[in-house]
Amino acid sequence: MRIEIQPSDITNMAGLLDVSRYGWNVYICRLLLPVMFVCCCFQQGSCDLAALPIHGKHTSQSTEWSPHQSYQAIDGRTNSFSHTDDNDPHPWWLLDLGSNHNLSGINVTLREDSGGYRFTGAIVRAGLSPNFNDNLPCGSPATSNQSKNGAEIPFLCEPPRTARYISLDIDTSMPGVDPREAYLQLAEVAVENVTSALPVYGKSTSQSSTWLP
Ligand SMILES: [Ca+2]
Repeated sequence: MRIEIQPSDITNMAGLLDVSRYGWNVYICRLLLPVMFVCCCFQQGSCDLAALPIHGKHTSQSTEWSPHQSYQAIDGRTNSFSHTDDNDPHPWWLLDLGSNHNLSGINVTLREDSGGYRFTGAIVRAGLSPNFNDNLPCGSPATSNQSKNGAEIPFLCEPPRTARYISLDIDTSMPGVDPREAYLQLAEVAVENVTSALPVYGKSTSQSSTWLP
C-alpha cells in the first residue's frame, strides 16, 4: 500500500485559514489542528522532533558586510554570524536543504554582542520555492521585544510542512521597520524536523488488488 502526500496539500490547508472564505469555525479548527497533532503524537510516543543536520548546506544572502558570510549562520558557533550590508533595501538570507523535509519550526539565534534590535520585523519562511516570497511564513514577524542581543527566537511552522528552502527577510516598507536599521545578523539558524507520525488520515491510497469477502 502506498500513501501519497502532495505539496499542494500543505497549500490547501493554508488556504483554509482564510476567514473571509470559510468562517471563524473552520479558522479556529485549523489553528487547533497542529496543536492536537503534536499533543496526540507525544501522548502515543510516536512523534519524533529532531534537529535537522544543516552544517555545510548551501546558503546565500542579499548583501554581505565583509567578512560575515551567509554560511556563518549555520557553522555551529554562536560567536560567528552572517551580516547583510548597509543600505540593503530588502535584506534576506536563504538556506537550501537540498531535499524536502517535514518541518515543524525554525530557531534563530541573534548576534550576541550588539545590534539585536535590527532584527525587528524579520519574517521566517519555509517552503518548496527557491523564491522565498512564494513560501508561507513560520509564526509572526519578529517583534522589538524579541529582538535583543543574543536572543534565541522560535518560529513555529503551523501546520508542519514539507519544505526545502528556509529564509529570513525584512521588508523595509513594513510599519515599525526603520530602513536605516534593517540588517540580518544571524549567529545560528536551527531547523526542527518531524521524523515520524505525519498525519495521513484522508489521503489518497491504493493497492495492487482487493480481496472481497
Ligand atoms: Ca555562527
